[in-house]
Amino acid sequence: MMSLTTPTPSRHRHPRLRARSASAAVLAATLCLSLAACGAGKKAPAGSGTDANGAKKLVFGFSQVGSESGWRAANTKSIQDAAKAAGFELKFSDAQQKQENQIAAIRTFIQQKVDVIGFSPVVVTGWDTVLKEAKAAGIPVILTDRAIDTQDKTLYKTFIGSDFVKEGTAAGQWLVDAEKSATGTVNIAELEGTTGSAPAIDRKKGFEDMVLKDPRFKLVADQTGDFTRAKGKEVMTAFLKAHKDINILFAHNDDMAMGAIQAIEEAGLKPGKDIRIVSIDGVKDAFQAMVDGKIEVVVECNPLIGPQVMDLVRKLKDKAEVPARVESKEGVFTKDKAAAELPNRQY
Ligand code: GZL
Repeated sequence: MMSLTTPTPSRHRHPRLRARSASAAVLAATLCLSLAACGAGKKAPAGSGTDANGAKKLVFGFSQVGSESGWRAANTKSIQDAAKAAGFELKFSDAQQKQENQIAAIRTFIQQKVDVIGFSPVVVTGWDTVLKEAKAAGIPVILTDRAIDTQDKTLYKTFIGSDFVKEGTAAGQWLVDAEKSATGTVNIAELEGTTGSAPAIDRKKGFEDMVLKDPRFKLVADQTGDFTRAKGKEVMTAFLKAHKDINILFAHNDDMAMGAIQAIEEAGLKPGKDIRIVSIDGVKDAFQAMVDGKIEVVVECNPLIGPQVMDLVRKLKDKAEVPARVESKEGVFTKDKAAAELPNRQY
């Protein structure tokens, strides 16, 4: 368990000033109580920075990767809804998948003296300098969704998200099981996530460690589709022009898989028959594609971590203990289970 080491800002004042301010404080408190009594149940004006009782709201600065996928949209909504429900003032920044925008946003949060900083790092490297600035400013940092590579583990207080290696391994395990009786070569194309991002690095590792130890499986094409539908379609189109013998597509997320389905169909091929697809995330469109027989299996990656994030943010503000890592619970859904599960999907 980690203990918070955030320095407590000094609150010392001159004794005489303290006595005068004590009576002022009593008067102010009386005034607040009477105002609260008359206006009991009144809502604080939006954006007032105080809650209904006039107390200063916790200010949470959050830098989001971007809006690249259905998963990301669900994750953003979960963070925003949970911050509102917690009564926090959320300063939200969309980095449009650019690290420089995330670094700039974190610096702005530091200048604004927010209580806690959170971000989902678009890539794993290049964060030490700005996180040292946050630490020097005494602002605790929480990593959500994606992790970072750093030698200095004191630069953030906790991480909440998925184990992407496990997700890649689960995708690979499905393929090994599905092809256990195959005798010939199984040619695989891989649409990778954003280059240098934790999910792309770890899903690739998990999948390839599981599958490529079996000589029947050949990786004939792999390239980033940057987690977007458009790029997934574009890259899959190029794959199909270069390779006439692709049997399996492993897509690091559903949005790229959906783009690839368009490319496969435009090439006159049948997804689910000519090329079988394994994907990760679990958005509704992917479940529908499984119902339609176009995707074989989806490994779930849970974006709905907003409430847990706000619980950790509150604890960090209160200098309470938080675990170093909080891992999301998620499942694996094969196409035969898709129809029953689709009505339950929340994203
Ligand atoms: C995974 C998340 C990935 C999703 C993509 O936790 O970082 O980013 O798999 C999203 O859909 O773009």
